[in-house]
Amino acid sequence: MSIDVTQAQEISSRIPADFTLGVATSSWQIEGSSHSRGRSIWDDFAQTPGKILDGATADPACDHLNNIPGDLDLIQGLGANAYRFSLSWPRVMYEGMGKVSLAGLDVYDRIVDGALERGLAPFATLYHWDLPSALQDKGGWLSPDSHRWFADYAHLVGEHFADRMDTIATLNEPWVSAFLGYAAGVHAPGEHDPAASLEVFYRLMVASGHGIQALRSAGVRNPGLVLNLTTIIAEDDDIEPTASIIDGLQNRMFLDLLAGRGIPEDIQEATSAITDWSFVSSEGLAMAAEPLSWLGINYYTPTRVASVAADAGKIVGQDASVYPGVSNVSFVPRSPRTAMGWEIHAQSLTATLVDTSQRLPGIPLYVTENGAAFDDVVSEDGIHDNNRIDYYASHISAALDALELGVDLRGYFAWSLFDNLEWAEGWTKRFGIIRVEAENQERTLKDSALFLREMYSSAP
Ligand code: IFM
Repeated sequence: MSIDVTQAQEISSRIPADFTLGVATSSWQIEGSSHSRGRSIWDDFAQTPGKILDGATADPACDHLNNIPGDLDLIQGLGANAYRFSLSWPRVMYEGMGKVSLAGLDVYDRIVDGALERGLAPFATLYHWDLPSALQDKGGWLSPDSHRWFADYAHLVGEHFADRMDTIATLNEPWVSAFLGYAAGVHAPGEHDPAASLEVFYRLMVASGHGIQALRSAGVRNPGLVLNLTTIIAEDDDIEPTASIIDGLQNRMFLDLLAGRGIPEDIQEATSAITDWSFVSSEGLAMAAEPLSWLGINYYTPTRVASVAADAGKIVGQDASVYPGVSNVSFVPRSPRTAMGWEIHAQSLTATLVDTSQRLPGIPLYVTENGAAFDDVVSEDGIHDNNRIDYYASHISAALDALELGVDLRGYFAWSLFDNLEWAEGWTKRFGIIRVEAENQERTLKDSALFLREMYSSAP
């Protein structure tokens, strides 16, 4: 074992006693077994030639459905006290509405009960991007009925699990669904329609509010939402006004809706040539402001922008096309960077947590995803992913800095338990602390897993 035990224990000594320490996954990325559920927009997208870099599809992924007990044993073995996973909506209801699949619910019974038996608090997410294709055929998130479909699904899941599971998030990263899915078109459903992306953003946030209400009415005590928030860094004075709009589109407009402040005026102005926002209603705004019991933040990298063009190579997800109304901007991540092209800058995690706690005061926060993809080298005596260990050590320390600055931070989840299907990047980008061979499903703990195990197990 080539990990620095002292470093892991030093970080651990800063972790408060009741802190949640977990690992995270999502349904489409790990489950496999697509034959035993309905189709989702990601199945359709993955089967469209050219959309997924290496042509990977939903099967076998990590074949998790055939390995649930063993995979939960691995999580328990890491010393975690929580497991964040998502439910596949088309596994629970093939068509997204109407008939419920008892076999589908049974899958999540096994995950939830198995987690509880192993002392792992289940943190479920209802929607991590795999919308039932049948609902996409009815208009998907652009449909004015979408919040009703989602609320019915949320209520069903809430009623089924409320006796065993307190914590359920409505959506994972609605920013990605709206802007990578509908503006840049690099995620399902692959649209290039900036006006639609802004409407989808709004309808997702309204649906989340309905979902929160539905979960509460079903008896779920701790309903929340997960956003991908980050710090926008302006590299020069000229780009500052644009950086502020990017901050609005990435962070502020989500937090403003949640805080009841509506759609920010500067964002309405910046996008006025794209949409007139006539789809917004006072009822919708009220619903989007439905109070959360907690907010999850998925943080990976800052967004560093400049007015002067620079050739930064491929940076996954950072491109002007994901910010409707924004042009003449360069994305200029500094080194060191991960395999995604994402700058490693742990201080921005502290800043993101502090800013969020000020923009949406009074809501407990979790880091629900944080981690890094690197090109791992498999050697005879293990996978010595020191770059990933450094990433975790610096970022968990940065999260604890925020806690010590007074942020109400309740927990941290590493992304990800496994190397898995990294969406449009397929298997080419590996985020796991456990390596998975897509060909034979062999699981191997990387050194980063050993480091987290040391840190998690020594926590009070
Ligand atoms: O793999 C994704 C995850 O599904 C959502 N958050 C970002 C991760 C890395 O891109």
